[in-house]
Amino acid sequence: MQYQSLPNATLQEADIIILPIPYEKTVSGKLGTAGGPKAILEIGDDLEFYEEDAKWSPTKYMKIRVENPVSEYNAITNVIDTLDITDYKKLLISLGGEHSITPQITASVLDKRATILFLDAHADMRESYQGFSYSHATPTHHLLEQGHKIILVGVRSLFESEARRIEEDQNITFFSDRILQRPQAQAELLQQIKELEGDVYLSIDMDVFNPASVPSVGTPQPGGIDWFLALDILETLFRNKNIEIKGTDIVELIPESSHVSQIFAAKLLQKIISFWGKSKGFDKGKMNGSQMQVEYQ
Ligand SMILES: [Mn+2]
Repeated sequence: MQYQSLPNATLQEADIIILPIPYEKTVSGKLGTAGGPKAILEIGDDLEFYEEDAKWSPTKYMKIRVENPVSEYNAITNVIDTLDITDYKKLLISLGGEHSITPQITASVLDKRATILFLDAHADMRESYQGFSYSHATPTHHLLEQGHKIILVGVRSLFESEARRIEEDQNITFFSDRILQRPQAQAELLQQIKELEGDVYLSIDMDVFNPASVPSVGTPQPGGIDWFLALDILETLFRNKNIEIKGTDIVELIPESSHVSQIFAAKLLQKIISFWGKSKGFDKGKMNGSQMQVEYQ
């Protein structure tokens, strides 16, 4: 697989590493998240190289690599270990697959207490679900077990015990979907992101968005945040100089025939690449990115 049909950089020279994780085992709603990574990467060909918010062409300056897909659950942590992303010079972006993959990724990339910015329609905090302790309904439980703090954004469906834990657990900051309809709450969320320090991991479940924008996800819910709030969140996050982003993921997308859902995810992926690259100053570096290795007419 490739990003925008660009040649894959070697692991050593890559600035951005995209890891497809088409894992889908515990889905309880609609099936098809295993097709997410391929659909997101393929529809990326329809996007321009120029990214209009940060106002540059990221792939002119950065080299991109798409790794071979990992679909074995128990292999995820080991595979990421072999990528050896120990410094902050490369960004790992994983594409799911179902949301259960996130704690497997953080087990590799986070070596100390970090903040997880978790965008999701669901709290995902069950201790186990339908017989699986590592399920799409349990990732935040495992992330808390790993010792991290979580900022939950866009939640609008939760189990009673999850609601209690959110009230009581000091390691959880909660911005429900309903509260985020207020501009004041949006400003407060952005302020908190601006004040973050230390290591941060970003996890985006595509069901956090309004189903009118992203109709095809494993477990859709009415309501949802919109594209522009997501952009504000990403811009604020990547502009914060007091944090290091240790990895990101985009999960739970199911490809569909209108292509609306996957183009949304593909553009989100492009924004992450662009905003991260700009924050690292690639736009002031050498113009020897993946795009420069291809001749266009
Ligand atoms: Mn989720």
